[in-house]
Amino acid sequence: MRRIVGIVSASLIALGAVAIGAAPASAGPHGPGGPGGPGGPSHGGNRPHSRPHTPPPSQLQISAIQYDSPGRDDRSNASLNAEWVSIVNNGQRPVNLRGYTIEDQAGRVYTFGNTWIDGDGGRVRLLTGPGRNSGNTVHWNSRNYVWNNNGDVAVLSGPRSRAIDSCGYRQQNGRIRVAC
Ligand SMILES: [Ca+2]
Repeated sequence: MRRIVGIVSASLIALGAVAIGAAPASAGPHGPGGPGGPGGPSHGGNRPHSRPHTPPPSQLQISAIQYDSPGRDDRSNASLNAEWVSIVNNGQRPVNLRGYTIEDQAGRVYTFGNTWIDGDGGRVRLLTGPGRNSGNTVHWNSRNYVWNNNGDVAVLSGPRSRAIDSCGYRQQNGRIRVAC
């Protein structure tokens, strides 16, 4: 009897060892790879989780700068207003530019008021000189030129000072405007 009991208990211990040994092995795949199902569990599981952390690219961009007013720089209203920067909205929805800013390399800042820019390629043009805003045209109301003829950088920022886009240029003979 003792021997039999000994054999039985020995085999129980052996079974236990197998069960203990098997437990972590079978639990393992249910950890990271479990929900992924058959085939490429870890990659399939990670991809959807990483999407919300990627910020969507802005649909607003600086599209062009006419930095050198045609003719002499005489600081007339007409000459000042022949200097401008244009913004395009490549998104589908209209955007209110209130609080958005345009800044040059010297730190001059224009802050947009209640100005809507249409979606699907809608544009707003910011003229340097004085005047009344109308339609897609707004005025910086500056009495001096903003965009240097020999090179400058325009930066478009959102309402929380987050830079969205920039456009830099250098002087080039015979050119008065740059596409960004
Ligand atoms: Ca200029």
